[in-house]
Amino acid sequence: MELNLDSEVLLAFGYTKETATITQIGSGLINRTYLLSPLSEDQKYILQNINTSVFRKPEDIANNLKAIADYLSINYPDYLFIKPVSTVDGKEMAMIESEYWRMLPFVPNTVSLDVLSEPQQAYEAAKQFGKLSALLNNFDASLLEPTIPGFHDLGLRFEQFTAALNTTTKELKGKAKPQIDDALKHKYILDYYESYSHREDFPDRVMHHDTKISNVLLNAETFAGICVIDLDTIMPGKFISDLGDMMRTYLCAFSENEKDLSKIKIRLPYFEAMVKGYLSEMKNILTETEKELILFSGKYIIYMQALRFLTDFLNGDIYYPTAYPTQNLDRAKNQFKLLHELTVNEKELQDIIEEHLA
Ligand code: GN1
Ligand code: MG
Repeated sequence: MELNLDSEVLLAFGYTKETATITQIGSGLINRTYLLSPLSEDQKYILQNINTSVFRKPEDIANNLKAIADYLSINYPDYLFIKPVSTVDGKEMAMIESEYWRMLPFVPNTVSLDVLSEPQQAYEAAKQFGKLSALLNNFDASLLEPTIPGFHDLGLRFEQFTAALNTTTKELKGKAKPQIDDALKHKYILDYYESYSHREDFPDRVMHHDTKISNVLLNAETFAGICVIDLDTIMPGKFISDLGDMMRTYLCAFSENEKDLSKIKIRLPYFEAMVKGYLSEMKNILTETEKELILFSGKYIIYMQALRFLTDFLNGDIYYPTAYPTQNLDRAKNQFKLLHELTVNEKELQDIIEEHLA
């Protein structure tokens, strides 16, 4: 636990170690997150350190969020968009010893889940992510900066994988042989994506880009969806990014860290609930072409995530933190299994989609 936060961080937001308590929370792989509880008020805050080796221009995050917050407050004033709290000198972020910090209000009476235990939670979450894109349908997505350039560019991810293949050690390559074969065997997913990516009826939209369940706040009693959080990767993208990452993270009862591959299965009721929730907001917005790509979104994101874990393993684990040496390879295996499960259940899944598009 790194709780020895520099007191300057607290001071930047008007607190000291005497006026607030700090605890580390959250399970994200990228940013460090703390809960700040002022002793003299009920409002709590989320304090986050932005990982600048991932987000190279944190001011892009701040500018994107400001542009979106301004648009939403004019057009949809009732929508709850969690924007950062200003520092005492009126900035969106504090820079302390070349690290960036920002603070967000903690929304009372809400919970965020690490795992889904009921299909209704998939419905609520998918509805919230769909709603964000739906409300921003007339907002010009090109006004947003890509906070991580090429983040969900499958072509780039494939290039990074082939570059890693060329520079990795013989040993790592040997260990990953079956997964490398899997990566090459599924390259048709990239080819298919590229056959669509420049079409006008497959537009860039405002995407959240990290739609796991813990990034939705639910009402603590009713579990109704309240809002989405973790907004650093809001940037232009294809709709398949958000829907695909929901498929990747909601459909299986076990996460990417599960090593027992026999547990990696698709839960149809969760799929149905997720599709229903997403389409309740996006059905009238998606183009006919996009509607044809609903199931493909899962293949696209799961394949990309498998490539990303495999690439990181081949590169010697330089991006994703690991708890043991072959964890990134195990994560890649897990994701290829999930991709396989999605593919073998394709017919049933597509029937569910058709039903909800009708
Ligand atoms: C990272 O930090 P976290 O867990 O929110 C990653 C996502 C991956 C995810 C896999 C900026 O997200 O793209 O899907 O790990 N975020 C970044 O667990 O790379
Ligand atoms: Mg995240």
